[in-house]
Amino acid sequence: MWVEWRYMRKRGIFGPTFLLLLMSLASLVGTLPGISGEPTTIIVPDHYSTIQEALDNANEGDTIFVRNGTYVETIVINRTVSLEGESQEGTVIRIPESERDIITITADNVTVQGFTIRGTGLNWQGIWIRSSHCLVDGNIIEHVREGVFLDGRAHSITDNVVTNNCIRNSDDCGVLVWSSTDNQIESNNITDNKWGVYFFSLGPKATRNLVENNQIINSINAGVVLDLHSSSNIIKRNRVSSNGWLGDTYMSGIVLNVQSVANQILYNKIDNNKRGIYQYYASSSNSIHHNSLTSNGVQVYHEDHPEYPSVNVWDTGYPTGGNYWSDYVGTDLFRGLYQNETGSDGIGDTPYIIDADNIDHYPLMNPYSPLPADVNEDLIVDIQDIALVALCFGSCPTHPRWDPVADVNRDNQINVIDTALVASKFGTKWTPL
Ligand SMILES: [Ca+2]
Ligand SMILES: [Ca+2]
Ligand SMILES: [Ca+2]
Repeated sequence: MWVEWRYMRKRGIFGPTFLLLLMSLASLVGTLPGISGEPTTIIVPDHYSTIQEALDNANEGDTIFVRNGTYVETIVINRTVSLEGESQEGTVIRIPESERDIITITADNVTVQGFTIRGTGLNWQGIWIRSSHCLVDGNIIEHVREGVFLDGRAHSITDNVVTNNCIRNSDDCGVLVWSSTDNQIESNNITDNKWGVYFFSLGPKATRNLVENNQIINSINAGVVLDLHSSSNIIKRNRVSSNGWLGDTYMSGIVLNVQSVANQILYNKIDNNKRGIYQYYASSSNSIHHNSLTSNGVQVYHEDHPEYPSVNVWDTGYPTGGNYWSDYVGTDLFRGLYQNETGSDGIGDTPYIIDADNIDHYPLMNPYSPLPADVNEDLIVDIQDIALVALCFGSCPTHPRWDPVADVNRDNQINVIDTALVASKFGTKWTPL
């Protein structure tokens, strides 16, 4: 290099060889993590021995890849990065006993993926999210106070996704959603927590959140709680099982408490809970249908304030009907809107009466199973289903437009076959038979 330098000085400092040298030096510097402006991957412990050190030296958009091992630290993520563990069970983040929260996220668009996040039982949050558009995917989160806390107390947060996690043995909630909107809690195993998924609203409401396709099992107090004005949320296609038996509050599968209104509770399997559904204090206008309520100690527990009754909708009319109740004792000999025409129709001939304000007019004789090709599961195959397939057309599971519900024949590609299947069922309405 020295020879080169002298040679260049003779020829003038801005000669082409010197520029080439500068460029190659720049590209060398660019490969060092955290220095260039381009997104890079920082590896722990290769580049930095702790995750927090790697984060402190990361740029927006960087990926921090953490090799298998146990990392005893608390982590604050205050810039947009993707934090990825080498393997869910092999990459463990533990917390010193005296510390409070394991991972705190204050930046938007952060991903945390592929870790075991383990508390000592004395800590607070496993993952504390105070920002929007974050993804928590494929982690085991255990022995903390709240597994994942979506915290909209200080300012509104929105559009976070919590998916494919095992969240267990929390002293309080598996997932706590506080005054936060449009979040998705999907396809998680949420087991053995004090509360499974808890929505709470002080100030802004917890609203338009989706809880779909989760296993919510063995919660001490309750599986899903919609509390204090938590409204317009969707609780859909979950298994809510064996909750409330060891608790002291609510003791139920799904709870609607204190003016929690206009929520949709549908297609859930609600079984073996101490109480299936609990409703209290003007929690009204909730739409509760096509659930299977099986072998709960009490199917619907109604502890109502006489001045503020809860009045809910328990069916979608005839012929799509209401819910399946394992303790329904009626028969199915008749059909029709008034159940007075000869012939069965899969709907009980007499209503399932919870109380004077809560009646399933068309109880199902058998548990609900979905209508083939009803992509958006609104009980009819129509143009909306065609449109949903069109939106994902040409995609496969790794594609950004992929949506598994649009893969009607479940062959991991969305193509003309799926379109044809929807078209062949066009106009079909779900009925119990
Ligand atoms: Ca009938
Ligand atoms: Ca549909
Ligand atoms: Ca397909």
